[in-house]
Amino acid sequence: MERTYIMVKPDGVERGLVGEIIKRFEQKGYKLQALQLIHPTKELLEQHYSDLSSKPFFPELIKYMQTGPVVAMVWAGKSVVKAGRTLLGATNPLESAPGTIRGDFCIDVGANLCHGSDAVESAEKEIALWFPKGVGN
Ligand code: YYY
Ligand code: MG
Repeated sequence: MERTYIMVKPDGVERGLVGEIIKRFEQKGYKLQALQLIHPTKELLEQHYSDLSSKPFFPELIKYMQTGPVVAMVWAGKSVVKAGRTLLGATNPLESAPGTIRGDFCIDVGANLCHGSDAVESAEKEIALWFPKGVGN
């Protein structure tokens, strides 16, 4: 079964939106396979966002991601990678459609509430990175 890595970022946890984000994946029909509250290290975040290390916003992104705990999750189901991105909305919340998580709850690209893997291969890499002991059954 296809899996994706979804993470509620520090602003989402701080604003009490964990339940709302989980609800949207549940009501769509996806299955929660793993969930953990994590205080990520700089090293973990730099690995997670390694593809973006040359971007001008990278230092700010790493700093923001350390402003509080994140909720790391694995969700499973048919086409969950692509559909998960649809549920999240566009990267820039001002371009995210209403009805999406980012479209409904935020306005700043630097505080866009949630992360979702962009491909099946990156999903598996991210799940291994955030759940190094595995996700069990
Ligand atoms: O996958 P997604 O989170 O939608 O966007 P990415 O292009 O992977 O960028 C990761 C993360 O970086 C994004 O969620 C916010 C931040 N970011 C930013 O602060 N400024 C940008 N111009 C682009 C991305
Ligand atoms: Mg991305």
